[in-house]
Amino acid sequence: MTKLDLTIKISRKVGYYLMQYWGDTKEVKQKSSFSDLVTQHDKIAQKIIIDSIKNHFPNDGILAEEGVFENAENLWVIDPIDGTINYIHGLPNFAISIAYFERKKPVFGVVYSPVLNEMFVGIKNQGSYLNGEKLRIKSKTKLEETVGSVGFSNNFTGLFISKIENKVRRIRILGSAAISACYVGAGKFDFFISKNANPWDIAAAFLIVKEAEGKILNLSGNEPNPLEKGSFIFANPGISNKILEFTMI
Ligand code: 2AM
Ligand code: CA
Repeated sequence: MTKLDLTIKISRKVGYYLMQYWGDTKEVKQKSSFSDLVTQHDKIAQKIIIDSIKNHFPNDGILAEEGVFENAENLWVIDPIDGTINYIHGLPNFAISIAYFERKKPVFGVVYSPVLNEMFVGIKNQGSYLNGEKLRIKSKTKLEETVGSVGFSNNFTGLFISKIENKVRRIRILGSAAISACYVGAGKFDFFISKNANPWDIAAAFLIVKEAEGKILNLSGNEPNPLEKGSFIFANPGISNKILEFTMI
């Protein structure tokens, strides 16, 4: 089985596991704050994913949100639940995010939203797909025709929205960075900004958006490195520079 086939298979398996406890978690623990949470399901899901990868590819390394920070030439970057707050609250936007890198370059990324049954796959030089349908962003230049999103970040989100709200069709906030970024790749959103994202939040979506011909910028207007924590603007290429200007707060 190829690494990509294995990833798709594990994502569906973990999705099936997670659906059983969606909105019905017994144990919720705080990490850095009252809004940074983890459940036993994040940990069990992560273990299912890592065990399966290590079983097939024992020499590969793992970088995963719930406490596995290896470094290796062949590196898997994993978020077992992106959108844990939604998962706990029984809201639909959460996803399993798995990316695979060789020598720090993305090879493929998979984001699977089990409630919506949306499987996003991005493959280096081979495009990106939503449930098997090839994605390609149609360029847009008029901000007033755009719908976009932004993640929550103190002293940024409210200011950004108040600055842009009268210039765009609508802002939506989903609560999963991985899904929100993939929605730019799918042309559902025209932009999504994730401030201070961790690699596991956006590593898989990074290649999915890039292969759909989306633009990815940091707040300095350069392409960010998905393996480093930082700010990511995912956007339709026709409006990416305009969105960048609105982030100057
Ligand atoms: P998580 O659910 O895996 O924690 C909205 O909450 C988005 O921001 C989710 O993708 C969430 O990922 C992510 N997120 C939560 N806390 C974060 C933090 N401290 N830094 C960066 N991203 C975070
Ligand atoms: Ca997570």
